[in-house]
Amino acid sequence: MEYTKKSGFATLIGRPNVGKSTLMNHLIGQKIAITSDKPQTTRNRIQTVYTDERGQIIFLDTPGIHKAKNKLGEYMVSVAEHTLKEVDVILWLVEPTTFIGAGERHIAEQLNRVKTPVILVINKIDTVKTQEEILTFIAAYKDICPFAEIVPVSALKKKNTDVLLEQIFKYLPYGPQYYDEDTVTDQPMRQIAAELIREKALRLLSDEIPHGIAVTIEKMTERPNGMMDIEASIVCERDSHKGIIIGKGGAMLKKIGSAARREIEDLVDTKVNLQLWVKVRKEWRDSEIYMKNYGYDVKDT
Ligand SMILES: Nc1nc2c(ncn2[C@@H]2O[C@H](COP(=O)(O)OP(=O)(O)OP(=O)(O)O)[C@@H](O)[C@H]2O)c(=O)[nH]1
Ligand SMILES: [Mg+2]
Repeated sequence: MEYTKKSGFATLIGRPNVGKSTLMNHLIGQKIAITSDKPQTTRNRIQTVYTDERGQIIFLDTPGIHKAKNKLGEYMVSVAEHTLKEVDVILWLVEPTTFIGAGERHIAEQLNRVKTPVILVINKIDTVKTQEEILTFIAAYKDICPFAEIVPVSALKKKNTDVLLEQIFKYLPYGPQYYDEDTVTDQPMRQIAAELIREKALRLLSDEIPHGIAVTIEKMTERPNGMMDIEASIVCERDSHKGIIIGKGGAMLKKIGSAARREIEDLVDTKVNLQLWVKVRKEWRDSEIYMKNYGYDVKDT
C-alpha cells in the first residue's frame, strides 16, 4: 500500500528551561506537559500527537540535558539522549543568544554523532529587540553542528510555529497514522494528574524545595455521579521542607491543592475531590527503588 500522508517522530531536546514543554503544548494545542520558570521541570519523556491534513507528528518532550548531580538527574539526561536515535527529526531548542556554553557544546557533540536531521529552534524571540540580532544567533550556531533547518520562534507568543510545523513535516517519511486523529497523548490520566500537582508545587514554592519533590497518586476513583476522588502524596526530602510545603495552618498545601484541582477538573471534565498528603523520603533522588516507585524507572530509558 502506498501512503499519501506523512507520519513520524520528532523529539524536543535542549538545556533545561529553554521552553521545550511550552512549545510542545502550543504545537498540539493542549497543555499536557507541565511548565515552570524553574529548570528541570520535565523529568520523563512525554509523548503527544499532532494530526492535520499533512499527516501525523508524534512529539517527544524530554527533560533538559544538564550536568547531573544525582541519580534522578542521570536518569533525566539519559531519557533525553535516548530519544535521539529513535526519531525522524530532532528539534534542538536554544535560548536567543550568541553565547554557546559547555552545555550547548555537549549537546552539539551528541547531535554530530547521529544521522537524524536536526532543526535548530531558536525560541523566545519575543525577548529579542531586532531582526538583525536573530541573524547573529544563527551565525553563532551555524558552525557547531550541520543543521537541516534553523527556525526562530516564540512558543509563548505563538510566533512562527506554523513555519516550524512545515519544516518538521518536510523530514517525515510517508507512512500510516499511528493514532486516531482525536488522540493528543497516551500519557495515563494518573500521570498527568500527578504532574499537575507537581507543577503547582514547583510554581508556588521557591528555592531548592521543588527540585526534591515527587508526586504519587495513591487513589483515583469515580463516584456513580461522576465525581472523582483523588488522593495524592507529595514526597520531599527533608522535614523542614515538609513544613514549608504544608505552610502555616496548612495554607500552602491548600493553595497547591486548589490550583491543581482546578486544572485536573478541566482535564477530566468533572468535579474532583483532591486530598494531598506530604511525606519525607530522605535522598530519594539517589535511590533507585524510590525513584522507580515515583515513576522514574532507570530501566525504562
Ligand atoms: N519569553 C518567553 N518565555 C518562554 C517562551 N517559551 C517558554 N518560555 C518560558 O520559559 C520557561 C521554561 O519553559 P518550559 O517549557 O518549562 O521549559 P523546558 O525547556 O520544558 O524546561 P525543562 O523541562 O526544565 O527542561 C517558562 O517560564 C516559560 O513560560 C517564549 O517563547 N518566550
Ligand atoms: Mg519541560
